[in-house]
Amino acid sequence: MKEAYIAAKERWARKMAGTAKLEVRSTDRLPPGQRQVHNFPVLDLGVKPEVPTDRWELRIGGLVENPVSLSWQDFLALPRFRDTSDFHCVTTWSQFDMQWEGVAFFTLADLVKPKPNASHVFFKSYDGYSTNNPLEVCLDDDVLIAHSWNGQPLAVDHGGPARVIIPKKYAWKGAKWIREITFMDRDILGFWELRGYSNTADPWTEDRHS
Ligand SMILES: Nc1nc2c(c(=O)[nH]1)N[C@H]1C(S)=C(S)[C@@H](COP(=O)(O)O)O[C@H]1N2
Ligand SMILES: [Mo]
Repeated sequence: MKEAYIAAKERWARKMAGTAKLEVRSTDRLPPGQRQVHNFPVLDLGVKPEVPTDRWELRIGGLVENPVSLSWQDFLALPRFRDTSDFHCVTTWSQFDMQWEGVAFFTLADLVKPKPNASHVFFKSYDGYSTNNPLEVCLDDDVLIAHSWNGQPLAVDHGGPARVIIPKKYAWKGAKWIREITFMDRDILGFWELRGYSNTADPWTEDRHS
């Protein structure tokens, strides 16, 4: 993991310095079986937890050197990261050019310092939702915990105060209303992964169900 971690760190440094090569987008940005929408649909479990920012807390722990519990102020004080990406939901809609702003996952990893045996990350939300990803996926240079979308604070409907965005995966891999991030040495399935959705969730290969 150490080498992958250093490689990710170098990628991040280039991106933050603005010297990263622009990613060549495929001329066909729409993954197979998807249709483009412009209205940002809302999907949840029927619960939209209202978490005022003065009671919001993000716990980050597990196999890390330095577990933390971040208040909203702590979270906002971290280096800010902006990224524009496309969003693909397994229910066949995609929306392009979503402008996200928040804190890069890499910044959080750097803060807590994952132990060498950390290989997976488990995400838990205020609505009881959960999802899981390999650490390497989370360290990609477009992954963030977003508190704003298209220049506005993230609406509660879309996971505000803050949600995880992992653009290269179907959107269920990104937890809305994020509450807890746990580094682990094994993979534990989340809410949809336990209910038949793919554990790898690659939109480009229509990797929808397991
Ligand atoms: N906490 C939480 N996160 C979640 C979900 C959820 O029900 N609860 N649904 C997932 C699914 S299936 C999708 S497609 C996206 C939807 O995000 P949106 O409602 O902002 O479009 O959030 C994902 N993250
Ligand atoms: Mo979804």
